[in-house]
Amino acid sequence: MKNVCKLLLLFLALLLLTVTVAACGDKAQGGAAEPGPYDQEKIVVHGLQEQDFEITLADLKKLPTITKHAEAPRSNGEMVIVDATGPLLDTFLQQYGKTQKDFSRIRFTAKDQYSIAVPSDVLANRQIILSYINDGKPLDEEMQPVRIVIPEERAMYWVRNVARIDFETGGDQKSPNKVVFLETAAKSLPQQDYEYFDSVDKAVKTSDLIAKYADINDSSVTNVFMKASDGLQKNESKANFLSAFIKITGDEAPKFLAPQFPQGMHIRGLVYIIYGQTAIFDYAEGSTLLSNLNIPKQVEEGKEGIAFSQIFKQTGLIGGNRYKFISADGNSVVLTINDLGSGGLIYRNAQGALAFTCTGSSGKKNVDDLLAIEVLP
Ligand SMILES: Nc1nc2c(c(=O)[nH]1)N[C@H]1C(S)=C(S)[C@@H](COP(=O)(O)O)O[C@H]1N2
Ligand SMILES: [Mo]
Repeated sequence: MKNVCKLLLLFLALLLLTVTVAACGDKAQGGAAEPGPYDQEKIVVHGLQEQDFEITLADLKKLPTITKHAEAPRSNGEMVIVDATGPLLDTFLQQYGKTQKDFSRIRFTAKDQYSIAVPSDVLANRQIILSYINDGKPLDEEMQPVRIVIPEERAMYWVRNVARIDFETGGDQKSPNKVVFLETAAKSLPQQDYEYFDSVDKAVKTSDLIAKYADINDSSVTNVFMKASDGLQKNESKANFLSAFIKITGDEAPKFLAPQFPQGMHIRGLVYIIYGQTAIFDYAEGSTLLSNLNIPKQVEEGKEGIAFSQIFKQTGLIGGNRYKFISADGNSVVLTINDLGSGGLIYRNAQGALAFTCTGSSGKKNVDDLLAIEVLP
């Protein structure tokens, strides 16, 4: 009798679970999708097998699907809302003995050249739907053949018109050992007019910036990391990054952009860029993200700056015992941990140029027109 009761309870529990799962809309279905006009549209797959290969929408339609309701804000605050139906990326990957967690990042590229890499923390925590039915209807021309939907992640990851998927492994770079200040660096780079809506602003080429201040020949660089003052973080492919500009004046500067990119790829309020072992840091934007401290009165009355240690922490630079401070004119000074004392501050001096100050065991030290700080081995 006891056993029968237990069995009955188990059965009821299972039934309840099934009903709950169905009600949540996370419903697994067979792959009996209706044929449609985009079934032969191809998606290039890179990084799964020795050779790149193509899959069609018809191939994806053979896989079991799920349906999920998802809502996410666009960068302008509007909401994108959809019931997305399609196979999970993991269902697709299962055929190759893989899961999304096997990759460092997965990049989706669209027919309009829009591209975004889904980072490992998202891969570890979220379901990725290769949707081809939205709100119960097949996708239209500007979404087909597949629209990526990642419930609970921002809409910038929801790539429509998918044309290519890159499964990327490795590329875990060494931490940076040098920080270059964008404001100082930009002064000695070619600047060009950049038409931006109703205004004409100044921009520098990312390729000029990297060629002059980082190691453009570092072959370990595949992705370039960027962080903005609103918290946005992104990895851009090296090729995309080097074909772009940084608008250094006007609205939302510093802004990463390029005329050939869809607007969703632009990044406003850039704080820093990590290219290989070089961090490029914008002091002004950085001071909106990091805490501002008072500059000692003996240095400059009534001014604020940001702690050298904060910039290190933010960009992942690992400290050392000796640092080389380089000025725009090429002069440099090497300071030890003891020279730095309790730390140092970066600030804007009376001439409007970036400067560094610290007070350690050897007294007050100042560097004007600060271009870069290098950690010495
Ligand atoms: N193909 C493609 N997909 C894209 C974009 C794009 O420009 N092209 N923009 C992205 C960004 S930045 C956002 S916020 C959302 C906008 O949602 P939508 O699909 O309703 O336009 O789409 C994302 N997917
Ligand atoms: Mo966006």
